[in-house]
Amino acid sequence: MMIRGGSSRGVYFAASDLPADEVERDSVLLRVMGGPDPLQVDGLGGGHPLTSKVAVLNRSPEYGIDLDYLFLQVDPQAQTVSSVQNCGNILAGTGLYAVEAGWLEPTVGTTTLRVRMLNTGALCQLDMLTPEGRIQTEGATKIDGVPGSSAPIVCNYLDIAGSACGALLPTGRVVDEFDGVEGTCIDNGMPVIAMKALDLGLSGRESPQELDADEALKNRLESIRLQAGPQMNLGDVADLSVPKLCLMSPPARGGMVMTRTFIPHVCHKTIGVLGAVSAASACMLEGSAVAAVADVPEGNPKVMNVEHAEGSLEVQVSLNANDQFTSAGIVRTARVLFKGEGFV
Ligand code: NQM
Repeated sequence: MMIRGGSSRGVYFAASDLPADEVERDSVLLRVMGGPDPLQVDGLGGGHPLTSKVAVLNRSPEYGIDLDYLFLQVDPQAQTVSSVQNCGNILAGTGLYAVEAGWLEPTVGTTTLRVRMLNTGALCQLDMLTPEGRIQTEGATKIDGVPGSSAPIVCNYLDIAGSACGALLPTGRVVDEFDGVEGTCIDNGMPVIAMKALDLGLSGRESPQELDADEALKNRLESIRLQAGPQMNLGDVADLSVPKLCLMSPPARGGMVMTRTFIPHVCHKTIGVLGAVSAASACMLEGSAVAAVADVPEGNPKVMNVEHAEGSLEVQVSLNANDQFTSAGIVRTARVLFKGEGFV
């Protein structure tokens, strides 16, 4: 099925329909998405990392888990397939797949399912509105980066700190310095290097198009990323889509902080879900590289409004008594676009 999950679009497969051998699977996926052409004109990808995403799903054999979800990022430029990162946007569409595929019987009211993210082993609980025992598609929930409105899908991420890097602060420090720029290397669901836009000579309000056109900036960011990757326990990240780089500045619309995020070689039009959770979490850490530009709300759980180029994304983060992150919640929408057969 092709499904819009949050502000991204992906092709969702049953694991049993793909080759079991990973090398063979990846070459099939590159072709299905339209490789080796970066525009992906001969395939289902959209020529941009946000529309070149794949979900591989199966009914989980584990008790208490409904779905196993493997996320694969197909990089249209580099023509690589990577399982290193999660994707919270594509995850929002997995419940629709399960219902459409007949794997899950919706309950009357709200259907809840637990999804295991195979990339990291972390869990997410999805709540979908199913008032008459059928998926509700229409609704008033709007998300930035997607036209119109539809029914909300509530995503509750559980225990995601250190999910890809092994620790919330994988370098063991709250602040590191790369090429004279301070950064907080953090993984609260997504490996991110959080930096002040000002430290890179930017206001932080530039448009993603302007930032994408700035080759000198992109070279600086890549140098920082290649140094940070091994220190974040990710090894050589030259061919990986993580860590992401989040450039932060004071909020402009009454939110907590303004962001521009490189994912990692192009600037996100908005911000990724787990990327926003990690970026927001960096703002909450005392003495972090970005704490000074953020306006962190009081209380627990904290509802944090992360601003981006097209609006904002609200993340709810819960902390335990030791100020450790325990879960994060977010509201998304998703829509099944079509189902059918992909020709290789
Ligand atoms: O951070 C883009 C997206 C994402 C990932 C990226 C995402 C997340 O917007 O959980 O959703 O950062 O590569 O789909």
